[in-house]
Amino acid sequence: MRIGVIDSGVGGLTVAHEIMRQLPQEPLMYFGDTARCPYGPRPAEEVRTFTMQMIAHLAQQRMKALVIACNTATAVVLREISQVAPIPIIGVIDPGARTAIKETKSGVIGVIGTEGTIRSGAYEQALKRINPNVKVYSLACPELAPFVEAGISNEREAYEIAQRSLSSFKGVPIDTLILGCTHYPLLSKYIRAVIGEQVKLISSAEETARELSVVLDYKGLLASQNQPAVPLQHKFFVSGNSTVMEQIARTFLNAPLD
Ligand code: DGN
Repeated sequence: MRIGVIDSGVGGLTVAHEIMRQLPQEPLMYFGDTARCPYGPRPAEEVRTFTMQMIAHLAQQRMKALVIACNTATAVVLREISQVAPIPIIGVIDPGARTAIKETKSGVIGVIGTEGTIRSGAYEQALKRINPNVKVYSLACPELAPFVEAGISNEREAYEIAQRSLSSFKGVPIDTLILGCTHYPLLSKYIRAVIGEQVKLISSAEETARELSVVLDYKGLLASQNQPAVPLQHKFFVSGNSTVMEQIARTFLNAPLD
C-alpha cells in the first residue's frame, strides 16, 4: 500500500523528496492541485473543499497513510480529518514548529507562509504550545508560491521577489525562520541571500518524514526494509499543468516522472 502526499501544487515535492530519502522502501502517490494553486489567498472553506477532493482522489487507491504536505491545507483540515480518518494523517505544521524550537537559541522565531497559513495563526499556536515563552514574528509572502509554481526561470527575479517579500523582517531579531510553505525550500538559496547566513532556515520536510516513519512503525505499517527487487514506482497526479512538476522532479527529486 502507498503513502499519499498532497499539496496545492509542486511544493509538497519537497516533503515527498525527504520521505523518499528517509523511507526508500515506501511507494508514494502524490497529488498536486496545480490547476487551482495557489490555495494561500482562498477562503478556508474553499481550501477545505479542494483538500477533501484531493484526498478523495487518492482514496480511490489503497493508501496506508496520508501526508498533507501543504501548510495552508494542514491549518484548515488536519484536526478535523485526523479525528475521523481510518489511516494516520500527518501535517507539516507541528513538525516545523518542533524543529524550530529545537534550533532556536534566542527564542525569537520568524514564520513565513501563505496568507491562509499566517491568518490561521497555526504556527504561532503550535510554537507556543511547545514553549509559551518564544517570541514569534509572522509574515505572509503571497508572491513566493505562485513564483515557484510558474517555474523559477529567472534567478534575478527570484532574488528580487525574496527581497520584496521579506523586507518587513529587516531589523527583526529572529535567529530562526520557519519556511511555513512547502514551496519555499525551493527558494531557500534566495531567501538565505536576503535574510543572512546567521538565521537558521527551517523546512518541515525532514521532521515530517521522521514523524511519518515513527507513526508507521508504531502502527506496524512500515514496508519491509529489504531492498525491493525492482525500483519503486511512485505515482504522481496533477489536476492541471504538469510541466513544472516534471521539471522539479527531474532536477530536485532526480527522478523523471512517467
Ligand atoms: N505549498 C502550500 C503550503 O505549504 O502552504 C501552499 C502554496 C499555495 O497554495 N500558495
